Amino acid sequence: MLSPEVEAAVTRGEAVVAMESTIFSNLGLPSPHNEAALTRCIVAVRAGGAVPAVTAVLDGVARVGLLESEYPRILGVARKVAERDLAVAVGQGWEFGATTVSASVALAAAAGVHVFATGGIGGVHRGSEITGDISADLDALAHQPVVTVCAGAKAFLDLAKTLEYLETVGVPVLGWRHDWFPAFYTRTSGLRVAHRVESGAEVAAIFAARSRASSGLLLTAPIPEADELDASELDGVLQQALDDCAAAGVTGAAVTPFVLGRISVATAGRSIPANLALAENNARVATDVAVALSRAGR
Ligand code: PSU
Ligand code: MN
Repeated sequence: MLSPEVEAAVTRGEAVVAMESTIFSNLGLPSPHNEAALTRCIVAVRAGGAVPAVTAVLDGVARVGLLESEYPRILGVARKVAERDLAVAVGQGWEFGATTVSASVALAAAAGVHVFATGGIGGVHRGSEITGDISADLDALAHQPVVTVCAGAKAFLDLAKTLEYLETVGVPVLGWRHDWFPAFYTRTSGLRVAHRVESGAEVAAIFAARSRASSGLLLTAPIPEADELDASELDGVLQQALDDCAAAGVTGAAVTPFVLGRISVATAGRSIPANLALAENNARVATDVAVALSRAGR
């Protein structure tokens, strides 16, 4: 179900930016930072001339675009909803299902929204050759006609394998005014992106030229320089957080909240302002792209 504002904007071909709800729930960021993140992203989208469309399942209804009065509901305790869980969350009438990237791009595409902003996408986990843990986000990017804007993948993943997987499933990876695949809290992973772009208009032109109408693009925007964390310090922090996670026997969907909590402690809380800054920056870049797509469609 589309909010009246999003429905009107889609009908008129105006710029709309979809956003997921997992990062704003208790699964993504601790309170009160989650509310600050939501506010900053929404303000950034509106300031750039687009309509924000947060996705979520509320009272068993899959939603694209929430009313102002509903925002507090996505800041609370959530059940994580990937694309495959959408049917379950709706069928069982979940009170609040927080949508991940895969669920959000599916809902956005169904609603006619073609630009989506997040923090970091899911990807191929370290040790995936043993666990088989590869996020459904990657296939969703390949199968939904949406430009996803992110600051890379979750920092503690296997980024080289994540890029290989995206190549295999046919998702173009574009660097926003940057030659490197960003590493979430830092601007550069040491891995190159396939292509660099300089403007929203360029992204819109590439989107229009896709060979498969049902496929998406990944646009990576590095965290702003002023907000980036120290890469050399972070490597140790990430490995320690993953080791703690394994020792605690935490698996599956619980891994991300656990590891993010450890990273926050180990960086003395500095990971959180970095996370907010990159989410806001992605919302800004996505808005540029959405405005360009809207202009190109006229
Ligand atoms: N990146 C983060 N924090 C998160 C996520 C990504 O820094 O909470 C969420 C996003 O919603 C993403 C999801 O789509 O994790 C992927 O989860 P999984 O690895 O279980 O597919
Ligand atoms: Mn997983």
